[in-house]
Amino acid sequence: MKVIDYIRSKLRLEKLHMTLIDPEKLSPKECANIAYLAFLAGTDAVMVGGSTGIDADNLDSSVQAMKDKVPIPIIQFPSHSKALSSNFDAIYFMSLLNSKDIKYIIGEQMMASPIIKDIGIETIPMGYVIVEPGMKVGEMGDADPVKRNDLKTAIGYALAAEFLGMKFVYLEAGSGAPEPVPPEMIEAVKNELSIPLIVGGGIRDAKAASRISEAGADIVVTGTIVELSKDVEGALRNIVKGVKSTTIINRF
Ligand code: 1GP
Repeated sequence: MKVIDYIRSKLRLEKLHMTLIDPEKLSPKECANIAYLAFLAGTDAVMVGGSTGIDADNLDSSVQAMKDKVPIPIIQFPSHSKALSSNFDAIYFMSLLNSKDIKYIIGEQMMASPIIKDIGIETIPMGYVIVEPGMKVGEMGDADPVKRNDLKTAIGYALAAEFLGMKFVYLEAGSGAPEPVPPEMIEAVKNELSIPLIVGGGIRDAKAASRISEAGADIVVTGTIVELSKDVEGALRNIVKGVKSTTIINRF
């Protein structure tokens, strides 16, 4: 089954949680252990990204180690076109819609596409939108972050992604953001959008996860919590519960 079909079929029944793992900070074994704990906690997929400096061999080994350990999809969440791996089940083929640098809107994608075609990995087209504060990814991606009270611009980017044929919209406050994307923005975007909405950045506990999910996120992403927590499984189990306890509103 294609990863997009796995996600879509699950979304018909419940909200989803995905765990972001940064392989640059961890050994392949550590990546696999965290993926396993996340799987036990009920996460629906592992996203691998955040790295700027990892080489292809290390990425290959980390992804393989995770695949050997968990039955859920391992999806690449790329930061540039250089580190790609055929071991992934799919790649989020993303455009950073509010970047000021064309490289992050279509340039990196142009460079990566022939390689992706060669390795034959499933692509999942996604519109990626940075919301204040945007953190490191906002800086690295030269974003013009959407202001936290600017619902109109957030809706505009999200609809543009949908009309361009993208399959998901990702509202990103930035990894480690002090506050997640405002619930009012999530609600406003969700009300207009007919494709699934992913929200991440700054979500560290069940209460925040459930607030984001309740506001309308179809998929909630957490990353940093697995690096901070001594009890990764317990922390993620509560977050997953927070996400899945909210009502689904499907328009897709
Ligand atoms: C980053 O949205 C993700 O792309 C995760 O953010 O690390 O703050 O959970 P956190």
